[in-house]
Amino acid sequence: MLQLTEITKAVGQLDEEKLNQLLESFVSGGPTEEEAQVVVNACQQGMAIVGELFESGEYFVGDLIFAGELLTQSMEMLKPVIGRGKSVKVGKIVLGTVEGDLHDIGKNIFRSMAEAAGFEVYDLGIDQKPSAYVDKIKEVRPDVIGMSGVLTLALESMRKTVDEICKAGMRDKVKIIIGGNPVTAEACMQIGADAFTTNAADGVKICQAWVK
Ligand code: B12
Repeated sequence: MLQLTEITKAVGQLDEEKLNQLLESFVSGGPTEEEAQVVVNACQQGMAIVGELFESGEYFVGDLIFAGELLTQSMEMLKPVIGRGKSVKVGKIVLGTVEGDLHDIGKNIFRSMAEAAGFEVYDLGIDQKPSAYVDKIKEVRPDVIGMSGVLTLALESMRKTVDEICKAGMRDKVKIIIGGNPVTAEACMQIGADAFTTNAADGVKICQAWVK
């Protein structure tokens, strides 16, 4: 049985031992990829609790760092289930966290899921300048550009990145999807992206529809 509330609570309380226990028992039960995606969502909800406790002054930056490590570790445990990738590549995605933002947990989750769905993902890493996306587009000719960011300031960096892609004359050659907690329909329109999401699994579905 999926103990989703327990998983969310363990992440929120930074209870590494309990979280490992829950995830080990989940993985050993031979779950499906869909079930693993539900567990990823439960972990993500736990991170929202961590964020709230940080905002209320109960958690400090050190706790955020630990929470980040905890989620990265959890993704490693879930990877064998999520990453049963297809060997035939369905399309190319250039992915990165935009300039000024160092958060990469959500980006990495999206990468794992996109790779599992058969995409070839070129991960630029964190704090990426607009020129890095443009250079990579010229080099690998991707179908999709994925931009990630969780800071409010990331939205401005995303807008600048789309502008640079337009200036380089490559906008009509790629689809652009933005992800991360602050993205909204309004932000998506202002940035000039084609789609937005705060859920990696939905992001993969959108990319799949684009390359069909
Ligand atoms: C962990 C964390 C950190 C870790 C990051 C570790 C890491 N390796 O990423 C560390 C400690 C480094 C950190 C640093 C900071 N952080 Co921080 N951090 C968080 C925290 C708790 C969780 C973020 C996270 O990983 N969420 C879980 C992931 C899974 O969610 P997600 O990113 O949204 O991703 C999902 C989807 O959005 C989607 N997705 C994501 N990207 C993409 C991309 C594409 C293409 C697609 C399709 C989908 C997709 O898929 C994912 C899975 O579904 C949040 C609080 C919160 N509630 O978000 C604060 C938070 C983001 N941090 C915050 C702050 C203020 C900071 C610091 C400035 C703190 C400081 N004083 O130094 C620094 C900033 C450093 C910088 N320049 O970036 C604020 C941001 C405020 C704001 N509005 O701008 C938050 C909201 C906390 C708060 N409530 O105040 N942080």
